[in-house]
Amino acid sequence: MNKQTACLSEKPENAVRNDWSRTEVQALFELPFSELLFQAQCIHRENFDPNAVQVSTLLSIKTGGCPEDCHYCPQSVHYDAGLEPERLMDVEEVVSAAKCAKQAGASRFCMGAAWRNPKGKNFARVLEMVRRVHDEGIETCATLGMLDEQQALELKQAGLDYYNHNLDTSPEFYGEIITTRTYEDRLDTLEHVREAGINVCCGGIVGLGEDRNDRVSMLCELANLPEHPGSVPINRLVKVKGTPLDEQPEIESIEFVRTIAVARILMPHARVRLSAGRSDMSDEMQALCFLAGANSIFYGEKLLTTGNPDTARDDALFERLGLHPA
Ligand code: SAM
Ligand code: DTB
Ligand code: SF4
Repeated sequence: MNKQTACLSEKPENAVRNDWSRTEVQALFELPFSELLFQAQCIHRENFDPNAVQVSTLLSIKTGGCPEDCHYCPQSVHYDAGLEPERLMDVEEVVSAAKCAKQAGASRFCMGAAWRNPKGKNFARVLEMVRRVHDEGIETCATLGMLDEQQALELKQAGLDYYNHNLDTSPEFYGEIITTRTYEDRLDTLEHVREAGINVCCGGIVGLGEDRNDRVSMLCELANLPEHPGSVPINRLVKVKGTPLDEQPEIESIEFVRTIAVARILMPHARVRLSAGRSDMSDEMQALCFLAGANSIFYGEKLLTTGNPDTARDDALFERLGLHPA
């Protein structure tokens, strides 16, 4: 077999690593597209059923009014995206949404709150939601902002399976996107989650105006965490009117697929989620992302505040591509 056709996974140096250099990751990005996809596909097949896609459903349990200034986010109080802020939902409403998600075929239910960090009675209510959703026999995930050690332990005790907290972008570009919370703050929360024994869901957003070096750097940061995240959401920016990034030029599609493929190669056991941004993607584009190693999606008509493909379209896509829920 020549160098072009040998599966990377046959090479002994292809073990799980947490010491990727920027130069190595850059070199992966620069591979000819077919070569990159081939390598990603080999690694994907070695670790997963290539036709199985994990399905998560999102619910915004507390919408809008967030004090953080993430430039992409319609839920920040700093921008007017025309969103009506809502208080924390009742436990029963959340449980019934989780039941529906399970019935529709989701294996994980993710509860998102527009907070800098959870506090007091609201946090107690979220713990109750986690306990009750856990009892329904669906995996639980939450994304509530920054957590301290104690909060992470309490969420674990309540039955939380995953906590989503993204790095969002590279450390170098980060200051252009968020000023109210540091990169270090994010790493601290991830440490608390990991130490509590909760699976980490951590990824980022592509198309914020970052360059390829930033994408290299973000994926390096993710892959060099003490343990690879169990789930890695790769979001394509959803441009929302009223946010500072609403006129950001679209990330080029092939570059987006390359980002997915490199994530797959660097983090061979992670579920790489083709996350926000699917509504504007063709079936062909999504097929390329699955070929590049994406094996998880959000399923359901809404993400948190913006649209997602409707379930009929996703059912048809799975059928068309011969995919099945993991
Ligand atoms: N407030 C919590 C936090 O930020 O930690 C949890 C919810 S927040 C909406 C979760 C993630 O959604 C963000 O870290 C970001 O990666 C993603 N996100 C938010 N708005 C987005 C947008 N317009 N396009 C793509 N991804 C977005
Ligand atoms: C993640 O990485 N993407 C999801 C989830 N984690 C919480 C959120 C996407 C939000 C897209 C914009 C919105 O709907 O408000
Ligand atoms: Fe708040 Fe999360 Fe939106 Fe940032 S991404 S403004 S922390 S809801």
